[in-house]
Amino acid sequence: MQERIRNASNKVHRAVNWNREVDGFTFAFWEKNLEQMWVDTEFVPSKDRNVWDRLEPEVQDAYKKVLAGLTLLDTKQGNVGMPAIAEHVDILQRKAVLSFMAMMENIHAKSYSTIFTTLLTDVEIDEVFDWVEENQFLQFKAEQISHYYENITDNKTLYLAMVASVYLESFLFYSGFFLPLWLSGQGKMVASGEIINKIIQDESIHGVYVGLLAQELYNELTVAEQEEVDYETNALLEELMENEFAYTEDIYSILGLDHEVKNFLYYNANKALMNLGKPAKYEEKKINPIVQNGLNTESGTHDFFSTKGKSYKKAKHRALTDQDFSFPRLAEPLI
Ligand code: MN3
Ligand code: MN3
Repeated sequence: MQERIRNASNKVHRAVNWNREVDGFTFAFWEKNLEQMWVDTEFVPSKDRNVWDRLEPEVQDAYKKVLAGLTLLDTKQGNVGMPAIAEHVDILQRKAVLSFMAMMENIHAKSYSTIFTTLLTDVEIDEVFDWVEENQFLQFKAEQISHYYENITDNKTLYLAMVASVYLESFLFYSGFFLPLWLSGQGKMVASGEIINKIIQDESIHGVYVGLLAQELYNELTVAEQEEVDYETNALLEELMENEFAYTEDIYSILGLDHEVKNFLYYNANKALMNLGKPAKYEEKKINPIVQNGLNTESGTHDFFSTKGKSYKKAKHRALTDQDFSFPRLAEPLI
């Protein structure tokens, strides 16, 4: 009997101990995640029904496409990205935070369906999900990011998976967020915009958190490894930016908004780099004022814990305030 219940592998199974602080920021992120927690069914996008019916067909078409594209990215992040990173991170508290984030990604993914259900017919919904599978630019970005999530074998590849995750959270989502921000900033699709607002707040803390883990890991790499990952980090961003430009033209040219979306992409790509502790790469141009107004840039997430380089260490020396967690939010309608 004794023999049968003996632990054959001699592996020590550890229990998560929340009574010991592991790094000075993970517990704060756990609390912030719980404080922000929401579910899609708390919102009533059916309030947008009348506005939706009066939108031009081109705007409707773009709107459903960007939401479907966002659904793909959240699906990937919830089922592949966050679980893969959580699996390869050692500290148990960190795994818990990442698992919670994975759960929220699935709520995000579902929330777009909640919006679709109130605005579209079943046939239209099926069509837009088919479109996701056929759109080469969406498929390209999902493929590029997944490649890093599915090939984690050491610290170097784990770092690159974290880079991919931060690119997705802090950069790739924003070609999709632009249109809902632009509309709700004009008092249109405001109820759906509230859901997008909640998602943007979540993505902000996700990008900052994984960015902090990445920075820590980066410092553990050898100088040669750092050079390799820096090269790949830059090459991946350039490849993704080129693809985002093509995606943006595909969706937004017909609305005459493609140039403004591209400016928004530069801004967010720089923000992703800052989350990784890297200098800005792109010269930022003026963002559409309606969209700009929808984002609270003054206390943007990149200043959270003062993320330049050693970042989180600062947080150890003072108590957190609400100000630390001030994230982009939708502005009140302009009209
Ligand atoms: Mn998400
Ligand atoms: Mn996220």
